[in-house]
Amino acid sequence: MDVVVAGQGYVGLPLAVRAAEVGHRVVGYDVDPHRIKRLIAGESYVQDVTSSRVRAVLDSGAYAATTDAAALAGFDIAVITVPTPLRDGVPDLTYIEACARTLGAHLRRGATVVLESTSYPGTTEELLVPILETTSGLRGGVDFLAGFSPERIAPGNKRWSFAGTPKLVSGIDAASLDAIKGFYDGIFETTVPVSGTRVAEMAKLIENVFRFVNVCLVNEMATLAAGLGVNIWEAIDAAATKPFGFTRFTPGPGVGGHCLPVDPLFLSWKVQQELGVPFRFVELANDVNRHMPHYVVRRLTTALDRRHKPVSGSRILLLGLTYKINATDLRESPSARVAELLIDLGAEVRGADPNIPEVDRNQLKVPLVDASAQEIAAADAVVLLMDHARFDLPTIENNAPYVLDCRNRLSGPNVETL
Ligand code: SAJ
Repeated sequence: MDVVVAGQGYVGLPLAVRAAEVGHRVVGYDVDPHRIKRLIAGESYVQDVTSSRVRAVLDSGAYAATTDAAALAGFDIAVITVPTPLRDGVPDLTYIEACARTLGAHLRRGATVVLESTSYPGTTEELLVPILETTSGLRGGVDFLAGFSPERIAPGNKRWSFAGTPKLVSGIDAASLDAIKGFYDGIFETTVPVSGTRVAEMAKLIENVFRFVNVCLVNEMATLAAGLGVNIWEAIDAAATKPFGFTRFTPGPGVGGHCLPVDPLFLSWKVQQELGVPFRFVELANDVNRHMPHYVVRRLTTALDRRHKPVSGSRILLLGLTYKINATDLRESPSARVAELLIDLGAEVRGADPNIPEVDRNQLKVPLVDASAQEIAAADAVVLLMDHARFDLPTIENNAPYVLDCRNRLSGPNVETL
């Protein structure tokens, strides 16, 4: 089929390349000319898609990358994989709206449009379909098909491959579900049909609310355990020996990324709008999450005080600035807030992270240095925020005068864990 994947980021590019590999004619559409230029040059910027795979589908003619909306004409199925960020705590659906208008202008009878971007229940049928109808003059369910199928991309996850991860599928009606299931059956090993788009939209949010609330729970427990003089890390490992009814999460400096700290707030916003009541678990988790960087700084301040070193004027080295271990993404990373708080206290803050792409280094609030023995030894304190595999842990243990280890990876007389 003629397939359009609108949005060629960490969700859209894997889908577009996979669809091309299984035999579809795929147009990878994005409004970012820099991205498209790199794709046309056969370069992947997505962690789990190799450049050789991009080059192979480009060379076979199965895949083309473009910013030109005219190239979308005549698609059989279009998949929307654009960002859904929050703007001051409010869902920003402008990317979906713009994409829907673009696709609507090229929508023809019999075609299908699928939304993959995470959003609150009702987005597909209350926002996407009406825009498609208005811009095309066609009617959803009559002239064109539509549905929702949440993305389940887990960057760097070695256990679950893209195609091996079960894929939820839904439609605005039975014909839409059939068409959408048929498309994804050719790409994923397992598809899971559900009765409607709102169920699929809610299922996705349940997945990430579950994870967000539970990580924030262990983070709050870490702050309490420290006060009680209990090693939270050992206690969690002990709890994890329970073979049923328990899922292991580990504390950290805060929950970052473009999924967990964002998706749940889509649901809490919708609940407040529609029902006029708070989604208390999400609001509490969000409050805990907002305070974790403050807690990290408080622990560091206390440790420096004990060493008669005021934070102000101290040289502090933050190790691991991206949002999770071995990730390259800085979005919503707690390191930014930790750095801000320390700078406000007058500290001289530096950061080390070998995973940050050159193109993203201008976003940093601190100078980037190597995690060398010299840098580590020259700091008054080191904070291990993300235990990237590329860090040499013995170098940190042997050279840091003091380390606040937020990941329980270090040991030694100069090490404290969160
Ligand atoms: N985190 C902890 N402790 C944990 C787990 C996570 O502090 O026990 C922190 C991470 O450091 C990071 C944040 O939470 O700052 C998010 O981590 P994540 O492992 O959830 O990674 P993400 O944001 O890439 O989440 C994605 C999600 N995938 C989708 O939304 C499709 C999530 O649902 C997946 O469970 C997760 O990948 C995964 O398992 O890899």
